[in-house]
Amino acid sequence: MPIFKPLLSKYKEFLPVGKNTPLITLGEGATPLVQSLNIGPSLGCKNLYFKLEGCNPTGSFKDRGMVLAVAKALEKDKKKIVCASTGNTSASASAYGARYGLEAIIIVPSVEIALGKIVQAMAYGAKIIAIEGNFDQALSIVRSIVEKMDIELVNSINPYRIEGQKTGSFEIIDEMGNNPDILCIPVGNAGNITAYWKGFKEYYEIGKSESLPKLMGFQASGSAPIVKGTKIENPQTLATAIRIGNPASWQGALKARDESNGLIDMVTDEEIIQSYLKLTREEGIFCEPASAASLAGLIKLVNDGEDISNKSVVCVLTGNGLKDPETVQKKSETKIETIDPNVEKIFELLDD
Ligand code: AN7
Repeated sequence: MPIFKPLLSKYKEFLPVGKNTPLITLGEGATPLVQSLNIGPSLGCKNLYFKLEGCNPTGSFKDRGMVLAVAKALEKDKKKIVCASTGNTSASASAYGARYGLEAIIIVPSVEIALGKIVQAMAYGAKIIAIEGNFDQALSIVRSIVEKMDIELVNSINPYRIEGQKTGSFEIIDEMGNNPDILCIPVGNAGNITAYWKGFKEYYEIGKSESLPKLMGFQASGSAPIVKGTKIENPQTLATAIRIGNPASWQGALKARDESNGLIDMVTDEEIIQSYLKLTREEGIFCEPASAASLAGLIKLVNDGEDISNKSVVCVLTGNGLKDPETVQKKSETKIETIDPNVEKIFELLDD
């Protein structure tokens, strides 16, 4: 008996999985929902939880959707997959591609891609093409490639990606026994907020939850097309995962916001970094900067007067902090002292 039930088997009845769909797995899903020990109480909220999506096999939530997109590519007998990426989608596509014998072609911005993500794609042996441009330009190139080549597109404009990612909502409800009141989530290309909303609605319709959560999506202020209501030609943020100026699932995000009576707002890079450091220092949780936009957004809501004292809140922490070692080196206040291997000197240092 396997201990781990693969995501595609576990949620088969809710997914477009047929008798010819291979139930592949790399161990995705079943990520921890960890209760906040310190930040929640400091915000006056007893029921704040973090969904640690960085515990997925390639270190981000992308694996939930990638497993299904790749299963469907295999079902269709495709030999190649392609994606544009700010890093995590490409790491995930490269891993599943390597495991299941598909050539993975990834198109990424040549700068501002976190080191851990690009080395993942290198390790898994993907074909990596870096463009002197941003994610939006990479995605438009990928759309042209798939028109001319027999290759499966595995960005979230592939509906199977959204289908797979909606399992995040299922897991939260399965574990909590009901829906949370509020879900906070970072927004980049807007696939994930679209997927979460779909998942919550599907579970609600079959009576798995009493109601529906409010979805609170957060963009980085230098990359906030949805908040500003206009495409951003040259998006900027140190949360490079969400440096996206023209989200493919823009409409899905608006629908999630409006149907859930939620909101999509923006947080500054400074707010993102403060939350990112807070999660490590106060909770022992190391997520990547983009992920901390969910907590930064929640803190902003509370500062603006939202009363969450009797609410259950989940912040989705979408990716692992190890993805982006350079940001920690720049932003952590911890300094490393190098000394002679001498015990007396060590005692002197510890006395400070
Ligand atoms: C850690 O990998 O777009 O709103 O190409 O890596 O569904 O795009 C990554 C996005 C949040 C935003 N957190 O999710 C890519 C890519 C992390 C991410 C998002 C991303 P979407």
